[in-house]
Amino acid sequence: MAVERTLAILKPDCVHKNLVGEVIRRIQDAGFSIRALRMVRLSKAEAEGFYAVHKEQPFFGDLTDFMSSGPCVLIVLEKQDAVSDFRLLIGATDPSQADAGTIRHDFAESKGQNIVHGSDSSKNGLSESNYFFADLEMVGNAD
Ligand code: 3AN
Repeated sequence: MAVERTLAILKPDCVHKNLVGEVIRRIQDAGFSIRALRMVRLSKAEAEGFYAVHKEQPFFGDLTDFMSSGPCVLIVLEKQDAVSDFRLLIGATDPSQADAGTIRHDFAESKGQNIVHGSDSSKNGLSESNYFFADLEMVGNAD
């Protein structure tokens, strides 16, 4: 058990469907602390940089077009075991395979338009958070 950070992205479909509040409610109810949050419209180049690991995939063009098609909400989350617990909360990449009650099961349309991103490892949780936020923008607990 370790306190980890994970980067959540509420994708353009989440914003377009007015689900930002509902998704953040679920995230907070599941015990995640918000360390940083910003709404952005990613450029195509920023989306390509973020998803560079997938650049050889056939869906890379569609993915980066979609991620730059409208505003997203970027959120750095912190919690014990944040990476695996967040992936349990959001469900499988393909919403038709996602468990009932998960965010993607309840709201996502497809593998491409699947409402929310979550980091896939502790290392990537940090590097993805640092891709979008400077250290000074990460806010600690008030206590
Ligand atoms: P996850 O976001 O669940 O970690 P990855 O890392 O396999 O999923 O995929 C990265 C992103 O690429 C996902 N957020 C998803 O929207 C998109 N993606 C993955 N597979 C496909 C696919 N077959 N067709 C379209 N988009 C895909």
